Amino acid sequence: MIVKNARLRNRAGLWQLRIVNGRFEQIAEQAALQPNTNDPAILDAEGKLLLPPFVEPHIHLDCVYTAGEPSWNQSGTLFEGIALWEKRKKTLTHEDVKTRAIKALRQQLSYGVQFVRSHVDVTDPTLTALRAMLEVRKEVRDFVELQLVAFPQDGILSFENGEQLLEESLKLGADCVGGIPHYEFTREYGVESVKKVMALACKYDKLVDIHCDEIDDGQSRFLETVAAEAFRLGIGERVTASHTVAMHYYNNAYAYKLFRLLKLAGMNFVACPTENVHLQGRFDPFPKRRGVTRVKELMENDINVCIAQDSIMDPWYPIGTGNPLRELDMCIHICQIMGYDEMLRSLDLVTDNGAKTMRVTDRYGIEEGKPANFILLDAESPFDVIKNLPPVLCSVRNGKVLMKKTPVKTEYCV
Ligand code: 17E
Ligand code: FE2
Repeated sequence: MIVKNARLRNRAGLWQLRIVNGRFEQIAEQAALQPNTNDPAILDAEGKLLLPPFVEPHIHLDCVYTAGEPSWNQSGTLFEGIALWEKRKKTLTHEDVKTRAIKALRQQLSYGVQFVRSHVDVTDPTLTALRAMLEVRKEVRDFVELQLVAFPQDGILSFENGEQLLEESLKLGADCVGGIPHYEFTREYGVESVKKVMALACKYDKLVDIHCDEIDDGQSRFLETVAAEAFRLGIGERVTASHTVAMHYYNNAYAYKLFRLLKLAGMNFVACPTENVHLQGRFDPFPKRRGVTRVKELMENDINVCIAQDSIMDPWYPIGTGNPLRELDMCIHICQIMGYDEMLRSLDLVTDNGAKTMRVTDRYGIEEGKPANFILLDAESPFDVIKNLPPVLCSVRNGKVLMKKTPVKTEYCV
């Protein structure tokens, strides 16, 4: 396949890409826009922007499309979400989980996502969701690379057999170890749970992705334990802290001290802008705090940070589409990332930085020799993407077209 008339990020002009055996064989500058042809071996980008696929580094696919079952979250808090999920979890079946998860993954595909990390609740003696998601991971592999996090929603020390279930999940094939220290019964349990997560990751050679400090409590400081352990064990690049909303609330002297450790640890961050602007601040009078972690400051300190959806219609978040550009739009507003250069750089939040978090960079990026994974956007520049949130017109993986989209056309009648 040849892709012609393409624009690329951070490279001026027009480009032609030759794909052989599913890889980018040659990426060459093209003198001028070439005329249309009907050759099926040629994908004509018509001067539009090619990007590596979007990355969705944090979603709960076992929970998607369950909002309202058995009832809707009225308070909009994390805690009501967990209580509702506890009820819905009792009715899970293998097929139920698979059907909803695959529906969400296909919807994500329509928005240009090809790499997904999903948390899966393993505080369930039957591990129904995990067993289903392990099958899903295999069944979808032609169109998406799916990583699974064994996520102990109700805690590791605060749930019966929490630790055994977590370990069993790793043996069954989960890719990452999860945790939820801020939800454990005590601070001490929280610290201990982080240490257990890290030890399991080392024992089974897995990645780590911890729900960390997702609470409007400036005293919730499990991130320092995660970072110190990651640093001590020398595994920072394999470790991700998700949400970290309490960091929004830390006093600035403490945050300054913490950032030094975060840089030393070399770990990754995932912020969930729509989710946490919705869930957080619910106990605040006016003014209400935003509850999204310090994305801009992490970027400014060269600490790897990416953004994610977290939910599509689940007990925590009643809407959602799976479109990473919606997250990006919310993120640059909430975190005030709207200086011109910052805005352009913010595209990293849904692309390269997510790939780094998922540790898939060897198969990610538009470069000669790498697998031909890319998306074509209805935009001519990165600025257009930020401003217009354009549709993804085409998604290609290993040189194979996965999805094509025809944009809606407006006909002016006046
Ligand atoms: N579970 C949790 O602890 N936090 C969330 N934001 C979601 C599930 C979606
Ligand atoms: Fe989450």
